[in-house]
Amino acid sequence: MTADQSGLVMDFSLSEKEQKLYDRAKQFALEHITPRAHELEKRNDFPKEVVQKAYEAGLMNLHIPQEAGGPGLSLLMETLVSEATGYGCAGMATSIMCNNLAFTPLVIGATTEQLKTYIEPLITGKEAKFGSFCLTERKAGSDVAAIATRAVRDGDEYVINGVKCFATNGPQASLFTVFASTQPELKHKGLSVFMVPKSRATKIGHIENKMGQLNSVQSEVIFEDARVPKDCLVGKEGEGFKIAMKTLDNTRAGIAAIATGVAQRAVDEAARFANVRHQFGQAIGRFQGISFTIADMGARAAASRHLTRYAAWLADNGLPNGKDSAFAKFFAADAAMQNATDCVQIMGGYGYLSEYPAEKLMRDAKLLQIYEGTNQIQRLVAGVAILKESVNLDTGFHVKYDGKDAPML
Ligand code: COS
Repeated sequence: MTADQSGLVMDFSLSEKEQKLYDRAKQFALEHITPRAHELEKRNDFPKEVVQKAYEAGLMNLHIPQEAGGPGLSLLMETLVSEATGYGCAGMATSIMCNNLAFTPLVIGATTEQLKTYIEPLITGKEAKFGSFCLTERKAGSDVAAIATRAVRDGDEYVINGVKCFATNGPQASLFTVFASTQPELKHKGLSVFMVPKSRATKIGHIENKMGQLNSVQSEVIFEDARVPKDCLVGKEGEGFKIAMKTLDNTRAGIAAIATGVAQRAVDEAARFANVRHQFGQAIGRFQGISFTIADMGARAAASRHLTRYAAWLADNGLPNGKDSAFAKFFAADAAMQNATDCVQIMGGYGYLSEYPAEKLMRDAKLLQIYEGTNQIQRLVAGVAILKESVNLDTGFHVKYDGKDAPML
C-alpha cells in the first residue's frame, strides 16, 4: 500500500473479505466448472446443476441490497467471482452472472418495496431463480433508441407487445426486465423499463445457436398482450434509456472480468504446454518466439484485471465509470481473443483439437467482443468521453496564429 503526497492511498491489495470470496470462487471453478465445461458444452444447454451449486455456494445475486434479501456486496466483489468463474468457462460464468445484468436496472430504478416484492422471492429460496435482461431486438441492437416493443397504459395495467432476442437465460427466467417504448415519438426519451413475471403471457421463441459459450443460453422472448400491474414500471415512464445506460456502465465491468479470466486461462494453458512440449531438443518455452508471446499474453491479462477492478472501484465509490468500464470491456475482451488465438498457435495442432482447452477459449472469447455492447460501441463511448474531457484540458502546447493562441476547432 502506498500514499502519494495528497494523502491519496493506492491500494492494490484485496481486503480479507474480498480475497476470501475470490479464493472461494476460484476453488468452485476448479472443482465444479473446469472439469465439466467440455462435457456440458456438448449438450449446448443451460448448465443447471453447476449454476445451482454456484447459487448454493453464495456466488450469485451479490449486488442485491440487503433490504431486499441480498448480500449487498460491491461491484468489485462481483468482478472477482466473474473472473474466477470465467477462468473455468466463459459460458458458465455468463449463466451464473446473468442475474447481475437482469436485476441491475431494478437495483438502480426500483423502490425497496418493488425489490422486496419481485426480487426477494427469487434470491432467497432453495432453488436458483433467474432474471433475463430483455433489451435487444432483431432491429435494435447497438441502437437502443430504435426499440419497437410497446407498452401501453390501460387503467391500472400496462400491456406489452414485442419480441426480444439474444436474451440470456430467457428460457430459465422467472422475471424479465423489459425495455419498451411508452412514447415512441420521443425515441430514447420515450423508453421505459418493466418487470414482467413469466406468468404474464410471455413465450420463449427461437433459441439462438451459437459458435461458442455453449454453456449459456440465449433466446427470443415474445410478449403478446402481456399485461402487468402498473407497479411493474421501474422508475418513471421515459427513464428506461438512462437506466439501461447506467446498468451497462456497471455490468460491462462484469464482462471485462469474465474476459480477464479467459485471457489468464490462455496464458496458463499456453505456459504449461510450452513447459512440457519438447521440440528440437528442448521445451518450446525456451524459444524466445514462444516466451515473448507468452510475456505479451501475461501483460494483456494483467492490464485487463487492473482496468476491470478500477472500473468496478469507481462505481463502488459513486464515481462516474462509463469511460473506464468501456475501456475495461473492450481491452479485456480483445485481450481474451488475442490470448486465446495465441494459445491455439503455441499449442499448434493440439491447439486446434477439441480435447485441448485452447479452441474452446477461442470460440468463447469471440462473444466477449460482441455481447453487452460490441467493442466498437465501447470505443464509441470511450472516444466521446475523451473528446469531451479534452475540451477543458490544457496540455501546455499552444498553437499560435498571429501571436495569439489558436482556438480549438
Ligand atoms: N449514463 C447516463 N446517461 C447516459 C449515458 C450513461 N452512460 N449514456 C448516454 N446517456 C444519456 C445522454 O446524456 C443523452 O441524454 P439526453 O437525452 O438528456 O441528452 C441520452 O442518454 C442519449 O444519449 P446518446 O445520444 O449518446 O444516445 P445514442 O442513441 O446515440 O446511443 C449508445 C448511445 C450507442 C452508447 C447506446 O445506445 C449504447 O450503449 N448502445 C449499445 C447497447 C448495448 O450495449 N447493447 C447490448 C445489450 S446487453 S446484451
